[in-house]
Amino acid sequence: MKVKLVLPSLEEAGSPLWRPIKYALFPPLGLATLAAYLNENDAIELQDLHVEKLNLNDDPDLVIIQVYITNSKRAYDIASHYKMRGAYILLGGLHVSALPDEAAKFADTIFIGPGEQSFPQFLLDFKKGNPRKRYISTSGRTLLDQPPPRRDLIKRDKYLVPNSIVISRGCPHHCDFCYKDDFFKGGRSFYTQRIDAVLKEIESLPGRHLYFLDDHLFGYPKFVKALFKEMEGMGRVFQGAATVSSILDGDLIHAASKAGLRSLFVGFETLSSINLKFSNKKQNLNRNYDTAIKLLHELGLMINGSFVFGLDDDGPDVFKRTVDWGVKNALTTATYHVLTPYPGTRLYEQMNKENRIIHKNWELYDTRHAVYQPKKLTPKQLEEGYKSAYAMFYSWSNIVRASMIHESLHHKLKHFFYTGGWKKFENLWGMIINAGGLKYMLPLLELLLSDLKHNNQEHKKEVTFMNIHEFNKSEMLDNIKSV
Ligand code: B12
Ligand code: SF4
Repeated sequence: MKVKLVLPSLEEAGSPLWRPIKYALFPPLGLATLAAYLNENDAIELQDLHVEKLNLNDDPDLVIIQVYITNSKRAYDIASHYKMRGAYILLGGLHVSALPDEAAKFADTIFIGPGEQSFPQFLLDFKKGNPRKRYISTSGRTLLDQPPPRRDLIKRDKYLVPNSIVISRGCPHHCDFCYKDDFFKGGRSFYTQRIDAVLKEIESLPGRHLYFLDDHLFGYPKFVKALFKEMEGMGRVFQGAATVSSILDGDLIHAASKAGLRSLFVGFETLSSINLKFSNKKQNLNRNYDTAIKLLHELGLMINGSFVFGLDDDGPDVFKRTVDWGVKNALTTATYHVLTPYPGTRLYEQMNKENRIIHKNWELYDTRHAVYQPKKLTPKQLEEGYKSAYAMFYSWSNIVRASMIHESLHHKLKHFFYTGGWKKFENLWGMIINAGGLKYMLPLLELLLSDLKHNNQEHKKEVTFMNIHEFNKSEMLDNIKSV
């Protein structure tokens, strides 16, 4: 069977002239995960339109498209194209799960929720000539004994961070603006892989650098602590995301740092406790952000702070206040978002009820546009304030100011080069991408992330999978019961 997997991009990411580096960071792991369930004799092609042009002149038997809200229009166009050419069309992903009836118009079969449970079932039914129109992932979902993603289908040279890895699904928390509760409804909304499988996957990845894309890497402390213990001495440097509370509670962050963690994406989201309550972000309430930051800096870790603008308590002063706080606290990078009510979320329901949704042009639901009426700002103020926050945070003066706050010269320099290199040379990144030079940049990133204090390369050890095998089984049962 000829199978084609497609990840459509945002319009701007498809421009042949200029591709922002952020779209050439991570390969399409979700699709590579699905490809692992296909037959090894299938002729499979995986195309990621963030980094390549779609070949439309082929005739696959089966077309699998991953649909996000922002790429949904292009996803539906591609689906229609291949339908005309006689292919069987599958649509799945976050947007299909949120609005299945919209997606169903363009597909032979749609998938609601994660694919590890429903996609293999579809393949069996398809083989028997009896596929269903709709598959819904339910209570039996698991990652245990999942085949490793088909990384051989990924064009590694096209990405700055080819070694992205996901070892869990979902998150134990329930923020109102997050896609998570809707996507995972009907079953567990947080579960992990086996530790031995994770270690095997890590071992299979060349180079030193890893980027864990899990929503909350520290979400199941016992599991991840055991993993970090095993990773000590593997010579890896890695990045990931976690909550403020998971940094402050226990000594997980120390274990992560010893294992090779070098920078952490932290969801601060807002400096207002009213906003935290409004968005059900309980895990951040009454937690001391400054203490968490101090701890990360003491460990020599870089911090990427994530912030949302436009929550109900945000007035016109929120942008500068948030930027100043980030600079004062020497955040290495900041990711700002315009609050976006994604269909399916509790936030969307509430805004809809209050008649605050301005339009349903999904392409603009990209966390850069105000698609709803904020309470203490106009939509224009929100969009302009969001842009000004980026401009302020990434001004040379603020980059220098934040870098100088660190105590060691090593950390000062690392901060300066990482932040400057990331945001001040967008055009240069564009040229590197177009010249096919991204593969030469990874060693530079690894060098920046390496840390003399923690250099664990010399101690590289052989990992024994057997000794943790039993741990996995009992821990996984705990996990299933507790989440
Ligand atoms: C890496 C990443 C990116 C990368 C690469 C995209 C990719 N798919 O790999 C890049 C940088 C390109 C990116 C861009 C954007 N992203 Co992004 N991204 C992520 C991130 C961190 C990880 C994705 C991932 O690898 N997940 C792990 C894999 C295993 O899961 P998966 O991809 O969801 O695939 C599974 C299922 O969805 C399902 N599935 C998916 N497709 C299909 C199809 C079929 C047929 C079937 C059966 C199943 C199926 O099966 C897979 C296995 O379970 C997620 C956060 C998250 N946890 O998902 C945000 C996330 C998806 N991104 C988000 C956003 C907002 C964006 C941008 C709009 C940002 C921007 N302003 O530019 C763009 C939009 C891109 C687009 N194409 O439209 C939001 C989406 C919110 C929403 N409700 O849609 C998320 C959820 C972050 C967040 N917490 O808010 N992103
Ligand atoms: S902590 Fe992050 S991933 Fe978890 S529910 Fe909240 S926003 Fe979503």
